[in-house]
Amino acid sequence: MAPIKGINVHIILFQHPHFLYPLTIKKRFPPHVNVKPKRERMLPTQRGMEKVWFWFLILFQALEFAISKVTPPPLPVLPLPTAAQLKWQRREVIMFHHFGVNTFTDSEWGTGHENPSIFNPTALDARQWVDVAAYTGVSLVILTAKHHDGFCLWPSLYTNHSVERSPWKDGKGDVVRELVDAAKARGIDVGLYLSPWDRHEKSYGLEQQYNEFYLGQLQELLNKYGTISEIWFDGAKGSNAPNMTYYFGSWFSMVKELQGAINVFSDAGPDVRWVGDEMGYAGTTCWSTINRTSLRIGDGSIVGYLNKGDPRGTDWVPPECDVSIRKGWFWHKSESPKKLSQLLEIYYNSVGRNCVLLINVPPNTSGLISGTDIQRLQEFRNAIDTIFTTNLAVGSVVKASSQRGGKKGSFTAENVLDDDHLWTYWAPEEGKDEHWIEFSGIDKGLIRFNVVRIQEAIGLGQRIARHEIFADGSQVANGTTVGYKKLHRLDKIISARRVKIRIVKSRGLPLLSSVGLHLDPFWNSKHQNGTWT
Ligand code: FUL
Repeated sequence: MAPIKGINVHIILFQHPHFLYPLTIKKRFPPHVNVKPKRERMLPTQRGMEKVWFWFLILFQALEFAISKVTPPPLPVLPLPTAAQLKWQRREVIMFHHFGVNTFTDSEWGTGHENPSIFNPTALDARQWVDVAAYTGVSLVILTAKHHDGFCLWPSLYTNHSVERSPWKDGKGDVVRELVDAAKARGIDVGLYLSPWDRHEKSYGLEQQYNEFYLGQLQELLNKYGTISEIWFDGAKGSNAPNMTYYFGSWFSMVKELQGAINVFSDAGPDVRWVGDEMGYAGTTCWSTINRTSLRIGDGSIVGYLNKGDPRGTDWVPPECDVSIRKGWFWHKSESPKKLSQLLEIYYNSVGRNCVLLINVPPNTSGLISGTDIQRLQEFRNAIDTIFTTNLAVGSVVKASSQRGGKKGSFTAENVLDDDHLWTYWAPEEGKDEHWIEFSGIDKGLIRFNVVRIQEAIGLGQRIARHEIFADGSQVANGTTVGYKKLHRLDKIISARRVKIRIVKSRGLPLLSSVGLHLDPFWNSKHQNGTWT
């Protein structure tokens, strides 16, 4: 404050939202003015009170300062996931079970004319299925309650074409019930596949009758079996099948009415979208966002759009990558499981590209999952644990281009090394031109790795559109989207003192929830077309 002519006034104010209290007033008056400051005329008791006020306010200010220094989180970038979508995303790998009359006829698409008497698993035990899921680290299993052949694995009131007409358990069995009970006992969630295309049902092709029939079956499944976490509406349909309009609007509304926390899967969501292929591969660019108005269920021309998503998408509909452990979806004696290297390739191209992997493991004619498949799944789980349990970046010194709220804020660069991969994150300061985060080895030691894992705080929207990775100043990888999880598998093992991730382009501030440097001993790029992802 500039001094006022002839008078120098210093006022120290202790502020509180409700009052201002002048603590000390020092005034230098011109010599001819004979004024005694009022405070010198105070009574001793008044002075005592003033001291109490003084210390009270000091304490109050200190407390207020301590509380008010917390910087709030940045604004979200819309659209955002729902709680059910976030839960689904964090599952990472889920399991499909294709089982039905095709298992016994050695086919993939049944005709609808199968005799229910062929459905006779000799040793069906759904507890074995969920044990396999649990050992594979899977928390959600999805069963084909009805495939295109129309045969129902539960005793549906609306058709005779079901387990009720089969010799299995003298027609008193219910595969959906057995799976639901076994899964519940193991703490595993259940999803159901109910094929819209039904080759058995006579009303198929008659719009109102079939939609009523289908809605009846939906209500049976979603009312009778407790919580169902995902429902699969398959868009597939034979080219000679009768023309028919499905009342998706009514179906989806009914599903949401009966199961509040369910995720609805179809080519077009509304909660989870098909990835556009059956290899388990998402696009190298993969947005969880898309425009639902551009999607039509069963339309082959949108597979490219489904595979990539859309940075300008107004809807959060992340993709699910469905693929079978074997060539076919149903069990066939002649088929064997994919190699471990293929399963890992699928994992990197699905989970590692911001998707959930839905791996199909078909029970065989005895009603059990085959030993060869179980062994391969164990190898798969062990490999994932071996690669990802150790984060080689932990313990390194982490620096960032800037930090929201400064060093003492809750958005520090170190957040990317904790165990929370969603709600603790590094956020840069607003208005900065560059954004990067850098890890230096402990005591400047070398970090040896061939996998880089990057995760965004997707609870606040998907943002990153382009990024680069450097090891000791040389670029070793680059990519576009990150999303919930991006995995870069490098051509060779890198030994570096410093690893830097630069966010080159992003919708709003980039927010990183986790970064990992890992060593994949199963990866040999020479046997594959090892390229930057
Ligand atoms: C496809 C179906 O035609 C296959 O039989 C399988 O169920 C797969 C998951 O979806 O569209």
